[in-house]
Amino acid sequence: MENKPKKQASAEPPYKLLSLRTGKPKDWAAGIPAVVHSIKSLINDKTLTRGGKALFKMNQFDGFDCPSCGWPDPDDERSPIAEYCENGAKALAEEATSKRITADFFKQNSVYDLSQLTDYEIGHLGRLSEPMYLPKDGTHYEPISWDNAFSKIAEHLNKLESPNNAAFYTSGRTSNEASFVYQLFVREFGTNNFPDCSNMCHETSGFTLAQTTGIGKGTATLNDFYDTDIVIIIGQNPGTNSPRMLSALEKGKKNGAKIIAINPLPEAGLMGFRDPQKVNGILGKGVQLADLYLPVKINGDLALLKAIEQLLLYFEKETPGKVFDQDFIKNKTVGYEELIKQVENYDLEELAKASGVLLEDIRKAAEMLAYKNRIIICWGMGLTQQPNGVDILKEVLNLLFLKGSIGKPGAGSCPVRGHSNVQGNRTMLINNHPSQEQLDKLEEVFGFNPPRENGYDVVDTIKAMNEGKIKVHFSMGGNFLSATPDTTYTANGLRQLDLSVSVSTKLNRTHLIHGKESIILPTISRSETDIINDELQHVSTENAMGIVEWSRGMLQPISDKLINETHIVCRMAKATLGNKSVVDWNRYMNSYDAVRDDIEKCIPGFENYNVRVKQKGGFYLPNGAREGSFKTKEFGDRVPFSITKLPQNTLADDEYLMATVRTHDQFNTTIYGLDDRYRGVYNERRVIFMNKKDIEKAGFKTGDKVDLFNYDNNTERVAPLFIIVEYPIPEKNTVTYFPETNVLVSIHNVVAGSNMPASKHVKIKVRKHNPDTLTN
Ligand SMILES: Nc1nc2c(c(=O)[nH]1)N[C@H]1C(S)=C(S)[C@@H](COP(=O)(O)OP(=O)(O)OC[C@H]3O[C@@H](n4cnc5c(=O)[nH]c(N)nc54)[C@H](O)[C@@H]3O)O[C@H]1N2
Ligand SMILES: Nc1nc2c(c(=O)[nH]1)N[C@H]1C(S)=C(S)[C@@H](COP(=O)(O)OP(=O)(O)OC[C@H]3O[C@@H](n4cnc5c(=O)[nH]c(N)nc54)[C@H](O)[C@@H]3O)O[C@H]1N2
Ligand SMILES: [Mo]
Repeated sequence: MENKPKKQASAEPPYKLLSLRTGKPKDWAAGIPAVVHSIKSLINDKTLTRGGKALFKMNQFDGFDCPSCGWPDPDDERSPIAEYCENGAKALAEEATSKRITADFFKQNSVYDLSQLTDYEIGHLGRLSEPMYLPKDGTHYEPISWDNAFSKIAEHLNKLESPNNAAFYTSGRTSNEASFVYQLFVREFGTNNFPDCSNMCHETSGFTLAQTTGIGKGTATLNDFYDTDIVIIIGQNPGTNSPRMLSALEKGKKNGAKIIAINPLPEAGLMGFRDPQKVNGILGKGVQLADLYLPVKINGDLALLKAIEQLLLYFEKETPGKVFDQDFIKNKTVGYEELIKQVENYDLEELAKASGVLLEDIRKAAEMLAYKNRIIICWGMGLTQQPNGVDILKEVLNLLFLKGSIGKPGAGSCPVRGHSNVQGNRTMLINNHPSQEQLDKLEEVFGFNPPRENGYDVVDTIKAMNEGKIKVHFSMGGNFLSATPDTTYTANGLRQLDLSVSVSTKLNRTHLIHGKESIILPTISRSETDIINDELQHVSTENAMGIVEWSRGMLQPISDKLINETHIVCRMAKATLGNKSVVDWNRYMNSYDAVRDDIEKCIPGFENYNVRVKQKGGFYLPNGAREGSFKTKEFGDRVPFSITKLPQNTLADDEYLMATVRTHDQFNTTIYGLDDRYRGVYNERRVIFMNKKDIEKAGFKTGDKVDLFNYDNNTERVAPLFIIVEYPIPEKNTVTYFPETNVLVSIHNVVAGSNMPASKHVKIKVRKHNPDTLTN
């Protein structure tokens, strides 16, 4: 086997179909099936004892933060038995599995062989249990000692012409402590090349909010949901991606709130909820969630928001001062007159047409909003991953500002974050465009001169790898190859590296599409104990609403050869920088209290960190916008109304817009299972949702096998072998699952301003399946 000629590993999962079953999409989420599925995933993954025990500590005051999404935990009543949801249980089952991958397994399976497995199969091989090294021209990963792994990394980093020839990726699970030491090492080494998962996720939100409110974070807190008038959920699928948000919505509804859902798909979690943690949720009918559902076209949101604003303006003229918050507008904003001039001049019918929503339904939304001013707007990837996502979010803020719905209780902006510590990573300065003040502070506290120029984000890192400008790529968690766009191009970039390194809990495709040499460093997971000098350590994370909280694992690590992320960084720093370093890495290795003490010195809001983080429920980071005190660069203590431009969404007759989304059975690139239960899709991921009329017009029928393709910059991109599923989705719109269709997301298809891949706005064509395309 060792002598077989080396075959190129596959950058995509195999193009093979399972056996699709379909049912009716659900109109409510959770309930008994969610409980059953939570337990089933623990059994399937051979985790019942490990995982079952851990489940009761998840999100408890003395437990660990759920490794799934960033939705906050209630600060008063937490379920004494278990504060988790179905997808939290699945995330835990994935990481708490008792299966593991050993050196022997890598000896028996070449990189090429592993690449022939599906992502589901790769994920279910178990946890990585010791450091592995793939030598130049090697076909199999081999075991390597930790010391040798760090020496190899140091050797590669130190021979680079410039520190800017390396890039350091971060996914969103890394704790505050590990993130802080990571950025410190990378900056002392000399680069700001920090691509991170935010660059594919909420960069658009951070970018827009910083410009318009002075802080790149949202303002609403969990308590705001409990006492508000209206919650708008736009471009977000809470039933799958932040299921505990449904409990907050239920509580809000009980107190009189109304919900407006804006989404091309009638997602189950927008329509109804049966709380699996309550008796009435299990036995009864549950609650209806959306009071009004607007089936917007993909990218029709800007037109829709403008139409709502025009109708509100009409009501405001009828009842001056009753609809818009004129005090707020006068005292806190700039640009009101210009906005009104623009909004007045649109043709309402045309706006409705561009949005895809019936005018009478838009009118209902405006009527619901007109005389209310405690409004929360939640958004997700449906808005941030649009080419004009910055403009759409500016329009969201225009609406909040018109209503004065920001900086007061029961109101505000709520970008629903993804990974459980993605917001904390940014607060800890994992940022390719840090502010000069932040860098000054690092310089003042540590005494080295941090690099001042901006570094690469994800899209620019991929381009730089392809241009030979990046030679070493280091990943702190995540799955760079599969999460990023334009899979073939990205793989081409990764293959040109001299060295790729991944700190990971589980094997994934990024380990298989590697540089000339490659290293996998296995690490402990959030649910496992982190013991240093015989003492159990706590780490901390920041949730989507800016609360920093304690997290302490409780399971025995899956292998005694794992090292925690903070130690990995410190040992890499010592090996690379040697006695040139001005940082005392041993001090950090001895106790995380020391890391937190230094975070406190560098980052505002962390005063008395070591004391406050131990308080029950943690502490809030300062957020001026939440208190109604704004500090924008351009407008001082005022917020700007923005003038945005409607997009031209012209499509050829045979062209469709495609949004790439998550199934109910995956966490980003981790595939828990093969169903998308709420959408009625079972045992298949290679499906394309299409409107009935489009299917007929194109001469297809449900169940047909098709290939998806597009052209960009003279390149044809093809995603072969998908099955058509008829779905209630607007005409000319289609939906598929990522990562299978990332191959169609061109590296040039990005969000203006935030440079994120526009993964919800991919122009595609559909043709009858041609078996010749199955060459991967
Ligand atoms: N179980 C689970 N939980 C997760 C994740 C996971 O993969 N699995 N991922 C985590 C991460 S990192 C993130 S960022 C979040 C993501 O959570 P979401 O933001 O909910 O992400 P998506 O599943 O991509 O779906 C976004 C929604 O946008 C809708 N949409 C698409 N195009 C448009 C449009 O043009 N306009 C509007 N209004 N809507 C549109 C889609 O129909 C879909 O319902 O979830 C986090 N939580
Ligand atoms: N087409 C398309 N592409 C997308 C999206 C989309 O909607 N459409 N969404 C984008 C979004 S929102 C995001 S956030 C990115 C996600 O991008 P990533 O964060 O890079 O991807 P994940 O799939 O979350 O990473 C999973 C891997 O993380 C590792 N891991 C898990 N837990 C830990 C841990 O505790 N420590 C360490 N060191 N490693 C760990 C495991 O090895 C696992 O295989 O994908 C983006 N890509
Ligand atoms: Mo995300």
